[in-house]
Amino acid sequence: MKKMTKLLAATALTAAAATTASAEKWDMPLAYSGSNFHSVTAAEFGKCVTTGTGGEIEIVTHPSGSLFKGADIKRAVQTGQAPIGERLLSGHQNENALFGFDSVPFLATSFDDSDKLWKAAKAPLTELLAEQNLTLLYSVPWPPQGLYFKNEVTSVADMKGIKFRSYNNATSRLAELTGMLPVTIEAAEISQAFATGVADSMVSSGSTGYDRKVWESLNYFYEVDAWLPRNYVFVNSGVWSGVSDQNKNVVRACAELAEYAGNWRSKEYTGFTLQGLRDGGMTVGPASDQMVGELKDIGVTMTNEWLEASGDQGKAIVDAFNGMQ
Ligand code: PCA
Repeated sequence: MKKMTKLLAATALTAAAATTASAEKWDMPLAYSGSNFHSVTAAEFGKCVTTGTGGEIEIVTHPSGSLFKGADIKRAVQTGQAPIGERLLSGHQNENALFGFDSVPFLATSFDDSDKLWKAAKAPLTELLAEQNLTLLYSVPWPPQGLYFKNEVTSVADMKGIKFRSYNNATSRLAELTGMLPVTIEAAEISQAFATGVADSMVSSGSTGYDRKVWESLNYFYEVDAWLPRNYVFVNSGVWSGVSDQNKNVVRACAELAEYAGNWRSKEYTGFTLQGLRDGGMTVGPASDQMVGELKDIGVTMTNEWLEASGDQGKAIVDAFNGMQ
């Protein structure tokens, strides 16, 4: 019996030592609130990896920009301060225009088209990220982007002088071209920005308006379906190269599942969150024909500007996307 106990104790010790030697904790910064569907998907992805690797890689998510603020997440992962993270892809448009492929107004305005555009863009984007020490794991689109205002707006002329919350270069440019005044604010901070009058409008999904309860300050949501920007999950390439082949397979499989679940959630949340805005007291509906026509003209200008800034690579993405129509 004594022998048995000893043996068991020894086995337990060896097992503990083995786990300690190879167990890694990956802190995963997220920019958006814990209840947001991207964050829920990332938490599930983390659990999948933790379970699938038998705890050898334990992923712990940190939503709401609590570990690193949205704008700092990419750098944190590039430099190894965090092994893995999630960020809005087009948030890096100021570094390289190519990152803004998904925020070209009226290029891809449905989930199906967003999927096609991603198929066209994935290879060059994966390469661009690899050059920056980042390995792409998965990407999920936000629901279609519409316009939020405090007061009723029926034309671009009505927008003149309104303070506008932007989240990337394209949204700031949209504000400039509509005569609004852009101020860049992370989604985690918009409730306060609207409550204090720092901004009175934004372009975003129903999902973000719902997450941040913007009906407390804003009254109108116009379903413009201007584009579907993407979040992506990425790992530091040095960290990735140290992962065993077996665990890489687990992470890749969990990433594929997360991408599928995230896409599904994004679609489901489109209707659900727009109803949530209505229930909160907002007027939700399509924009006037005049406003749509004027925004489409601005879209043409922005498409040309993006094609110029992104050069041959940008053109190749758009051509490949058009070829799938
Ligand atoms: N929500 C994010 C990006 C796009 C979206 O729908 C935001 O507003 O910051």
